[in-house]
Amino acid sequence: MRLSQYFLPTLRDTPAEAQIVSHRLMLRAGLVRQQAAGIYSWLPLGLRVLRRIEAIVREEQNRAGAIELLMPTLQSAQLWRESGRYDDYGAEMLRIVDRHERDLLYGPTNEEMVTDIFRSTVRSYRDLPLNLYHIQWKFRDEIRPRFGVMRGREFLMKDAYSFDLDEAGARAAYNRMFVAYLNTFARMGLRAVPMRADTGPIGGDLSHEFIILAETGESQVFCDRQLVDMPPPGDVDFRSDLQPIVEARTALYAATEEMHDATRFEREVPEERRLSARGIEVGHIFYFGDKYSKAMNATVHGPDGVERPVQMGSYGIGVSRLVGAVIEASHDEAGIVWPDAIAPFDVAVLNLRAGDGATDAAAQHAYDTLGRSGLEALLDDTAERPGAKFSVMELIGIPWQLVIGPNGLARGVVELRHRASGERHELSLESALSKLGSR
Ligand code: 5CA
Repeated sequence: MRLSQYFLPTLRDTPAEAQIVSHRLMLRAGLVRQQAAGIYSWLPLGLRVLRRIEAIVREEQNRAGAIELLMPTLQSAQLWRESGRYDDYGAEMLRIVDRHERDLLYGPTNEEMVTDIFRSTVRSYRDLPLNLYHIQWKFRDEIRPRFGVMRGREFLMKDAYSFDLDEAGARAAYNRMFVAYLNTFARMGLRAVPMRADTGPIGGDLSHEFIILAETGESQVFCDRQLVDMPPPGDVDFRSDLQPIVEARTALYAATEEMHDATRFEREVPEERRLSARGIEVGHIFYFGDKYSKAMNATVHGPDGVERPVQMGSYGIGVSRLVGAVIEASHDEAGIVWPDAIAPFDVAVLNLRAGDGATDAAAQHAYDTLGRSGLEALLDDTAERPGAKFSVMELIGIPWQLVIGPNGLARGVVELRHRASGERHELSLESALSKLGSR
């Protein structure tokens, strides 16, 4: 992509309405634009990051055996009357009436709809286990939308729903999502700690929130420090028993504020390992058994021929929230520092003197070569001053900057800068390209 032909509306000044660093940087770097309270347009650079996060989530869901479908954003109120949640959900639900006076709603979550799909298609235990997920926009009329995309009203969620014959099967499904979540967040450069959590309007008795520690987090969390340093499970066989992996993480104390038990915390965790911090919830998983299947009559025949309500769980990831959460975890005074796996571009090529024949040719050559190596490059071919170019690149946080200027070229060198470490090296253009291409 050539910056001269791109749409990257960055802001020099800090927007007054943004209270936390990720929100400020998302507005300044031209990732999003607010359209109404808690409702955002995703500008091209932000959309690239959102899509990369989505792709990681999708890959890890598929690896764990979940199957993607796509349900609509608008739902019929009828389904929610069956579960009893049409009244229970309260003011957070955006209710809509169509021209035929039929009650609709903009989905805040999809337990009812997916249960309806299940009951109309699946009859036998032979079709289980089943886990269906989608990545779709949700709407919750939050009282206090704030912190940009972190607590929006319209937001992108991955939500998966598991169906099993019995509790043991449902627990195995829960464990698969638990493990998949640890790997998913690790790939984005995040260490997410699973913590026992309250189930709220989703219901059920077993639930974990996946929490990123950050000063600007919305909730207070308490855990054993050892959990923060535990490596992700990595490449596991999802057909095997995952209980030991889950147990290694759930045996240590970790709880959100609503579930916190100070006496237990002090009894179970030695003082030097007690961590009390702010956290951002990036995922939340629930096991709620037959809460929806019983109310909505979603049953299967077991091997014994007996018909019973299917056992269910649901598993959410805040895809759009993650963009903000990653920035909270990875930035400096100059701007965003994207982890490689979700950066909007892999490399920025800075042409310091656009219009100069030799510099243009070298920059073009770099851009073409990087493209052939399968890297996505953003070529700054604008006539801006070098200083302005550098500050925009620092702000938007692309992992590598390849700086090409007439003075360096005359000496046969370019500069390669690494955004995260700040390291800079002068080397020949060809060495720089082969270094980038071999990463
Ligand atoms: N049906 C269940 C699981 S699929 C569910 O809705 N769970 S949830 O309410 O916990 O939401 C799942 C995830 O969506 C949360 O962990 C959080 O990361 C994200 N999320 C929830 N509310 C918002 C919001 N207002 N803005 C941005 N992300 C949100």
